[in-house]
Amino acid sequence: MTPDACPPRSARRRALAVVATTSALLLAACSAAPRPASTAAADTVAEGLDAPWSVAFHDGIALVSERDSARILELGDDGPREVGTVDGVVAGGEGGLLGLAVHEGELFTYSTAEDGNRVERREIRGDAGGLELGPASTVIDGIPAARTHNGGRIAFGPDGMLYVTAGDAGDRDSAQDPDALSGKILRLTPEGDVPDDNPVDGSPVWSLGHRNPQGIAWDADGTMYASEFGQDTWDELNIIEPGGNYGWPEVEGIAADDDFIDPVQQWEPDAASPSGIAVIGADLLIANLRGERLRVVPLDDVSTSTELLQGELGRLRDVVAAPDGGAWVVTNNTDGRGSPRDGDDRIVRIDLD
Ligand SMILES: [Ca+2]
Repeated sequence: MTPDACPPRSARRRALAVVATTSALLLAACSAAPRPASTAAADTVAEGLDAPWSVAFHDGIALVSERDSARILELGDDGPREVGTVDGVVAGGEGGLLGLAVHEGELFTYSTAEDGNRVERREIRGDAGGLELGPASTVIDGIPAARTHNGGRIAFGPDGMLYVTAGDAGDRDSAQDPDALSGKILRLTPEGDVPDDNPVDGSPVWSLGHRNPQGIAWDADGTMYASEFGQDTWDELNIIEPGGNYGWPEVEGIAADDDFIDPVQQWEPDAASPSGIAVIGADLLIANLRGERLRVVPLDDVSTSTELLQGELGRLRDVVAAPDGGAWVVTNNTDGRGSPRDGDDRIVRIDLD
């Protein structure tokens, strides 16, 4: 490793918290500084997962979705345990069981069915080690689906509303059609109704002009961020404003066109391909698939970033804030596009100082 290959000091400090020993040693060689005392060891939280896509916490218990098996797993001391399977999932390409969210004792799932993508909710019953799911209620369905560009991330905002990322499902122009659900970020009540204060009366559309957004998160001030896969030029990090038009397919990346909102940062897809994102402390973290790295964007300067884990764990599908304040990173080497290693796919916990 040449000095030029050494990451910035802040990234090095963070990277030293990562369990991957060989990398940590290489990174340590970049600096004569002693290992920070505040650094804690990292752990493999789970392994042997099959195309895991999303993690959500219920009373501190981690629930994981598997895209192709449509299983919901709970993670405990004895390893993953199947809580249930989402009925009617049609896995194929990028579709299947995708995003999870937990809200007031219910598990929300985004999945691909025969007639499109849908969000359902189920009561979570029982205790750790024996969780079960109640019957499903549909929150929204009929979101266009395809082998690619299904979006699929769901999360509750600080306003208690459910946000849903919908990809363009291969129909580029639909992203600019305000009446189509594809190529949008949607906002709904937990029951699936359209909130009274959405930008357009009666419409679940919160923002439009998206190609394939797969990550959403909010900072402590309530600012909403979304990651988005570009076509072959620019992947994006956007700050989402209600009613905002993010340009696809008219423009990709920073275009300086008054008709559209530009991303706050962009990357070439082979260095990025961003899926899940999370705000932890003063940073926004982005899990990247093709780029095989965790990107760290400081919230006080969102046009900049540093990188962690590059090439160490393979493809990264999601990053989530764990209840203990650490970051969990979800690998995706079994999703058909990666090279699985022993133990893949896995969830790894890292500490950020
Ligand atoms: Ca855009």
